[in-house]
Amino acid sequence: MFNYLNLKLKTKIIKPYIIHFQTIDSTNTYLLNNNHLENGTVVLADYQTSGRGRRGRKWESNPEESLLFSILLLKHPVNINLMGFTFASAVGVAKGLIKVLKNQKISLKWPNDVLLNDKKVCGILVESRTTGNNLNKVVIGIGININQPRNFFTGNRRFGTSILIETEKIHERIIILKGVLKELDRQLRSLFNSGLKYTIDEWKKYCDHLGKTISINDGHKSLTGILENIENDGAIVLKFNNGEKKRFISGDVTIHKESIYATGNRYW
Ligand code: BT5
Repeated sequence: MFNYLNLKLKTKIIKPYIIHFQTIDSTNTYLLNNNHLENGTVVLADYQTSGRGRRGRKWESNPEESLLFSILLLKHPVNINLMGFTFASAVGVAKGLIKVLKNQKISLKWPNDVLLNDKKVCGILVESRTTGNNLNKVVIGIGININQPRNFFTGNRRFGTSILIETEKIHERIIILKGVLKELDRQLRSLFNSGLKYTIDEWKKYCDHLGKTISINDGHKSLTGILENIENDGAIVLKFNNGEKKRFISGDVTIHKESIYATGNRYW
């Protein structure tokens, strides 16, 4: 069972009335499986029993400790790929969080992470249903860690953090949601009106591993090189020691710590 929350948003794409579940399997699954919902519908859950990440992985949270929501998009230009929605969403979350969190470092990690003080605070999962060659239903799923305590981030969640941990304060989830939805609406409109290249340029402003050493695991093996560029379709180009270059359209990136903090031989 769900109720409607009126967030009184003045957004243009995102609907101000959002569907709120206490418990659901996954907000992405709900929007993918339910037809007859309006463009811009947002589904929010306090808890997901089967929260999903990429490649069959899980997105986890205890009840009422995080923001777990998905946005339904039915109307969008046909030339935008799924990466475009991921980038626009990452920029939207980053800008929304920056407004709430003063003096904290927010950065973006390719392809779908928002980092708070270099740790994962948000994951994004964009999925679609297609007919023919057209993406006709796009679902943007976003999980933001808000009030999880330190002991939540163990095992495969050890690279994560929450806003509580970094700011040492409990936060009102709805206030953060409103700020983030406002920015998401703005970034989606920019993506639709100004195109993917504009969105990627915005994304790059928050990416601090361009030109740095990273490893990428493409599901088969891990390769290490310099992140040379993010191309206009969202793919990354890695340059290896032997001068060769390779393009990746998906994968899991590890940023080499020393490459973020090092300036020549100086570390801080
Ligand atoms: C993601 O996948 O980061 C996408 C997460 C999207 C979650 C939202 S919540 C609302 C909507 N409904 C859904 O069902 N999903 C979306 P990926 O890059 O594959 O990262 C998943 C990995 O992150 C896991 O395998 C864990 O290692 C780690 N992880 C799981 N839960 C985490 C958490 N709360 N914080 C940090 N890391 C986590």
